[in-house]
Amino acid sequence: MSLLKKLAVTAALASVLIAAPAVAQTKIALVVKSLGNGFFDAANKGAQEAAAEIGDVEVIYTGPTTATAEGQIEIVNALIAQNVNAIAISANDPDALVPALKRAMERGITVISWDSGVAPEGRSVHLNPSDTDLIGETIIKLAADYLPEGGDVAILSASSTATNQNAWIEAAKAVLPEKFANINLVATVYGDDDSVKSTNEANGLIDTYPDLKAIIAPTTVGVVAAAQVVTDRGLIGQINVTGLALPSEFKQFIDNGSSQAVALWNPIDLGYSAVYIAHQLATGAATAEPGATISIGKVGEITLADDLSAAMAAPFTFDASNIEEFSTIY
Ligand code: RAM
Repeated sequence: MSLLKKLAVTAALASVLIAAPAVAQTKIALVVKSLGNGFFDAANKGAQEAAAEIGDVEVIYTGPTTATAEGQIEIVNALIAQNVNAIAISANDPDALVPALKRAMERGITVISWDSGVAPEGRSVHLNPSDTDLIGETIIKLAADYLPEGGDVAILSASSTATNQNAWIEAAKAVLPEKFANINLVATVYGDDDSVKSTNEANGLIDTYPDLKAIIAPTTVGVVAAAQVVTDRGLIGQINVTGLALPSEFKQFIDNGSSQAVALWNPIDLGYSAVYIAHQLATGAATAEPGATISIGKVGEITLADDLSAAMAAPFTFDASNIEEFSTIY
């Protein structure tokens, strides 16, 4: 090739390189309590929808295999090394993750929590699925509605450090004496959002409290395990299982009568909204400050409270009249 030709080719190549648009992709890590949980798979569906809608966004769906803070810390450290733009986390502990998340923020990574929060010093915004007091009251009411005479109930929770379940249980306990005086909460146990541990804990409750009338599981993993135990032990009609459940996983237990009703919000919308918020904060389109309004696409908008948290809509109740319809969605 002549020198002139060579120069021409080099110039042409250079112009192609210059003309190629810069790919300003925003990498958002959706860190969940643990993988293999249908609730988080549904949230990821919404997260991916938001990414496709916004464009130039990659959502990295990740989480430990068991619901522990240690597992999430390792993941956060790896995401810092990967230089993601944002981390949106549902935390297994409000405090244990703070140092790792602070490090991420110091490196310029936007950090929000959603579903299960981290303490304010470890994140900018926190997105609650619904009002915490309302969820607390709802889970007790779901049991009380079917216990006109009152009686013994027990709570089967997720992990003992889960921010969201602990806040809901605290809120539930606060309304018990005044609004549900004949409901006697005998125990709270922890199944760690693990099917086997939740099954063991449900069996333990039934063995320890022979007069148990309801098991309240404010976790989609625990509620399935408890209903399966009640079914397997022939206790349908004697113990009502209730709490927070994914209609797609739980319909069979409304159908067989081991549960009268459960509640939940839309997990797809929750994941979708978390990505919208993380994206806007990471790109500077929104600022995390009290009173700020942040758009969450087709879901609407949220306004940040003084602690930079926001809450989405009220939970829905699912029973025999409507669970079929919702079970095809999430
Ligand atoms: C489980 C998780 C999640 C919670 C739902 C209701 O899937 O613990 O954090 O929000 O239940």
